[in-house]
Amino acid sequence: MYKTDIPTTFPKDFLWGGATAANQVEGGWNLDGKGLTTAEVVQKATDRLHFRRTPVTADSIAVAVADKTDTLYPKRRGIDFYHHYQEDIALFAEMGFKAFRLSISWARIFPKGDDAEPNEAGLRFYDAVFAECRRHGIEPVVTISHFETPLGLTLKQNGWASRATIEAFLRYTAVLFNRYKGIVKYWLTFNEINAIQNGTTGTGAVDADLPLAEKAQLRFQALHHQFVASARAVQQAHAIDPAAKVGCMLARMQTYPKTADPEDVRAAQFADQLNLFYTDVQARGEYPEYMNRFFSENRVQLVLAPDDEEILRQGTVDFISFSYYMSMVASPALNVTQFQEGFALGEKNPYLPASAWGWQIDPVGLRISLNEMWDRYRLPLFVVENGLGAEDEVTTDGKIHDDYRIDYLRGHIAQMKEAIRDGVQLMGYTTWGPIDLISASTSEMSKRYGFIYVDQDDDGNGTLARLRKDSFYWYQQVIQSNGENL
Ligand code: BGP
Repeated sequence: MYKTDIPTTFPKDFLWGGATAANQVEGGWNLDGKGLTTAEVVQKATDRLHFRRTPVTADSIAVAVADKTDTLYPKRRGIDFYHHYQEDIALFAEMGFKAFRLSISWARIFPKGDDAEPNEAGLRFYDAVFAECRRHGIEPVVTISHFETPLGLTLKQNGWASRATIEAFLRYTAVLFNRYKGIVKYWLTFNEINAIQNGTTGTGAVDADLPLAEKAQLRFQALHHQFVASARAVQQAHAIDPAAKVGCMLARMQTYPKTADPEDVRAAQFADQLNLFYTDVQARGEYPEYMNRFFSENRVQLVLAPDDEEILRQGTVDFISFSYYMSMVASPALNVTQFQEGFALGEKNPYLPASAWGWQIDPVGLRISLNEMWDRYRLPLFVVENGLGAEDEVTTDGKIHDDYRIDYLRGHIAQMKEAIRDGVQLMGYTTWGPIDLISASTSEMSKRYGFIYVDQDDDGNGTLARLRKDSFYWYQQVIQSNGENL
């Protein structure tokens, strides 16, 4: 029916906040029984402008496991949230956060991934973190798997390449849903599930030495296992806690044609399909037809168990979350590269500025994506990552004047408001890295996103002191005015 009561701004219960991941903030990599994860055997990227990381191989893992320090592996130290969580959550509360998105480290709960019993000390850490959130009236939004697989599962069965990892995951999720029933309402199964394109980060499988065709086969099979695991986790969560809401999570890449040439427009449409395919499966409950053609042309042959299709149909998500940092310009090369070698930045868009890391800044693209995804899925949307990675300078007065970050965020929030006026149902907005943390792609500390500065350099030197940046006070009044004062 035609509606006249179009919302003009953010809903009253809008979830304003910030988002982090265990392996980028916690540190304490070997404390209280925690096992190693795939994130903690990755060295710093050699090329800082590149998404690509130093490849993980059987040899590099053996060297990393033997190394008991955190010098070469920054995700082992994070920003020591493990010991600073009270102070950090208090700072989030001071900004007025309604929500804090964080992830649980599977290897804190099951150190090898599939141990006989969960590790009580690991659970106690998250008990304390959630209690702290609740004390401040902050809603936790929890990612179950954010770019880290227990290394035990990688060594034993090559992570998600093995179907057996589904069962290990469901034992882990059962522990979480039971323990945090009534405490955590919003869950995300896999962070940026399309990161399987990047290999080990997404799949927990070592595949760097495989020929391209075999890599594609392994990654899509691993992805299929994640789809099944995610769908079963949705059902499991609902059975254990009917109030729980479970979402999927995609790295959204809004893609534009290079020109109005229909071939370019088709290239952009195809790039968009390759990006949205993951959400098609998780929100609609089946593989879209266009992927059949893609799979057959790329000689990918998925192995499905008899019940898999039914499981996907039954386990569709309650809401859709995604990260949004930039947009892309399509080129046939981009589609190929993304599927063979992981994320690539693609062609330069002459209308857009870019960050120091080459990410093209495009607030209007967020409005376009929100509209497109709302039209396509008709499920509530949640922007769970957005932000500007930049090198900040502490001035002599001890301040950080990050007006560039404020400009970036202001632009994107304004476009979210437009999308809401377009009729899009948007649940919330958690900016990436509200406190500076270790970069996912480069493992650098100096690529900062925070409202809160952390005194630590790329080599781990620093006092770890937390300082409020100018953007801290700005975001505080954005939340206070429910998005009216930008
Ligand atoms: C997303 C990840 C995050 C994150 C962010 C920024 O891909 O979900 O974990 O870090 O991007 O990326 P980066 O740290 O590489 O700048």
